[in-house]
Amino acid sequence: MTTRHCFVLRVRPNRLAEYTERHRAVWPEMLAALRDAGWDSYSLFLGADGLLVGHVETDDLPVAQAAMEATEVNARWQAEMAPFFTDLDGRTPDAGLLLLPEVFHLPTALAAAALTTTTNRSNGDTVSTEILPTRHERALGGLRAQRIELPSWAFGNAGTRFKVFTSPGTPRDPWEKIADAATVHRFTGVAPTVSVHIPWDRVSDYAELARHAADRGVQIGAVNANVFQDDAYRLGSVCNPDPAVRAKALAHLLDCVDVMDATGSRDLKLWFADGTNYPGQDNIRARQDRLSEALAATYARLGPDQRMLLEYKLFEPSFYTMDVPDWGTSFAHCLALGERAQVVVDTGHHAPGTNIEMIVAILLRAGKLGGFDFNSRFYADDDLMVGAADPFQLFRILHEVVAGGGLDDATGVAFMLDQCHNIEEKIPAQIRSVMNVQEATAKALLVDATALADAQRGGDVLAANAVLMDAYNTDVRPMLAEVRESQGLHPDPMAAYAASGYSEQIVVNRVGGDQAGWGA
Ligand code: LRH
Ligand code: MN
Repeated sequence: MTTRHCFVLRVRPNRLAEYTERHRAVWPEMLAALRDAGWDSYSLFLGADGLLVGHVETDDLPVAQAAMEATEVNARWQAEMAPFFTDLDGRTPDAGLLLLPEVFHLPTALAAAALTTTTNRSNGDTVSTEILPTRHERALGGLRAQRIELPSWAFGNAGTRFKVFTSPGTPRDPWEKIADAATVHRFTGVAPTVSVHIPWDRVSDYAELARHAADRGVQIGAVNANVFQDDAYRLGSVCNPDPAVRAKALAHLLDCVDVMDATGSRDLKLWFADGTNYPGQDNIRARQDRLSEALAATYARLGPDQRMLLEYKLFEPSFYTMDVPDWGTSFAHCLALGERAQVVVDTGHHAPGTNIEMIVAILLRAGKLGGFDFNSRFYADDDLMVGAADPFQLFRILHEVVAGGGLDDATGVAFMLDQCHNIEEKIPAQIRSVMNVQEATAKALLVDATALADAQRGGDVLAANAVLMDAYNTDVRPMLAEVRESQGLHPDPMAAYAASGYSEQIVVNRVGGDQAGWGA
């Protein structure tokens, strides 16, 4: 027999809006868990003073509560929600809530008074579903909140070992690279940060570089260390058998944290070219010991709000072993370091055929997905425009991101591009890349999570696959045009950029000097 229950909690006054916002898009798997645990017609009401009143109807509350406590998603959700509340004294919200006794229930009182319970009002009192945000509205919200970080090096000359092509108008220094990145943000509205690479973006005053960026409406994002281009690093950097070389490499990593302090960056991004080319060349285990020693020393230098993002790569430039070859090795080092060490998934760094979205789901589940280096490839680390080579794979990855709560700011996933535009014009290529991520995200946000969960629970393989394909086959370009117009932007950023004259302007202005590149 259904019973009604009411409880109270208190939300911190300075977090009311955020609390409300979070409840506009509760994780679909959390919604499904509540439904499956029998939390029927569950509502929350929030007062301006932070008083939160919960009302739920269920057959047996202790059973319904125990069913939720048994789910992994509930543990994650409660951990996310706990900071919103006062007076929990270390308990989780669902342990700290205060149940109130019911003192009045109309149908019960009507029955007791032998009065009819059926209404005779003309319009009836059914709750119309119109008030629930539609999937379209939720997707619009997710797309407006999306943030994609651009790589400064994508605006410079890049290439392959065979040829690095130059092109007129290419930036000559970090200042011009940031100006170009700001231009991409101006037309897309969702790329407000630029990751830098040291020494490619070395300047004498990093605070001034950050001000230069801010004046153009963007911020300096992740700081990438570079211990792969100095002659000293022939046999590796932090894993090198020579302690003097290791010390040199560590000094650079610590210098990069100084840069973060100056630019206000949260993330230190580490990718190591370290590895060996021949069996026996070095002791695989000893190199892991050297790596963890350098990572620990760097982690200890980080400020409380700073993170370390450890990127892995299967091969190149080392071909027998890479010291951080896969997600598992990065994950193991990050676990050993602490919660501010997270894994970066560069979509070009896996063996062909690797199910990258499964790695994403596993890392999100473990709370260790720090970010992405988005690009695409046909064979190796081609660093082509994200979504260009395999848009369906990008959709599958974003589907796992959305399903795992990875779009929520609180999850802290950094969506970064890491690309090289060897032959195509760089700024429009970055704009197109941002649009490709937006399109894949929009399709992922349109997945009917309830229908999918139902089909999966029912073992209906074809129906479950069809739910995903319906979303993937949805043309989301009109919806993205709607998002851009609602942000005061031109619906087609590529057309807007082409019409802006910026491309011609930089060719005229940037004459002389050395064009920026990887300096390899
Ligand atoms: C290595 C990598 C790494 C960067 C570099 C630009 O292949 O993906 O993220 O430092 O490219
Ligand atoms: Mn990368």
